[in-house]
Amino acid sequence: MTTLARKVCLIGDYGVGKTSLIRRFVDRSFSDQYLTTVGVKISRKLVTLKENLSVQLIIWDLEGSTKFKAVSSTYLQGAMGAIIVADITRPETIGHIEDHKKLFHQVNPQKAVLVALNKSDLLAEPVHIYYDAYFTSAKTGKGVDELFHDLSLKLIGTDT
Ligand code: G3D
Ligand code: MG
Repeated sequence: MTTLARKVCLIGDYGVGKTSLIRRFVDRSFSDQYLTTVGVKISRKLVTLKENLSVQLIIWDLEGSTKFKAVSSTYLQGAMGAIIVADITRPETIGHIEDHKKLFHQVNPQKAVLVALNKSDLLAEPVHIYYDAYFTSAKTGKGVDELFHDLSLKLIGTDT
């Protein structure tokens, strides 16, 4: 049995649902109560990819915005992958995806990045977005396991 530990970061504008996605994935819960993250919160979750191969995800969640470089480089250092989160109901958060991606790649060149368009439960109609993205809902759980599972697959690289 092989277990690989991998640090990953959730990045995105304020209020897009980063903390909620982690809670849904790790704790199987969702809260409408305000979930302020104080500083940095680190959660762990074991993802089994095959009978004999698991990834221990070490998931970093940051309070506030990752726009501030001083905070972000420590936060991002050593991450093997990131999930960039945007709120599908707020186009400006989608507009910032590329900035977040660039910042992450400045610290961790070439590491895996997946994009989550969250709050998809609030969409009345399907939308077309040019991103290769996961439509997620931390509220209903839709797309959440798939997102973290696919990220885990990308993180194992050539170690296996
Ligand atoms: P952040 O960590 O990115 O800052 P949070 O975002 O996880 O704190 O979520 C911000 C708000 O969006 C919260 O509501 C939370 O309940 C809500 N939210 C997060 N994900 C979803 C989702 O998938 N669907 C819906 N409908 N709401 C979501 P409040 O009301 O506390 O601001
Ligand atoms: Mg948060």
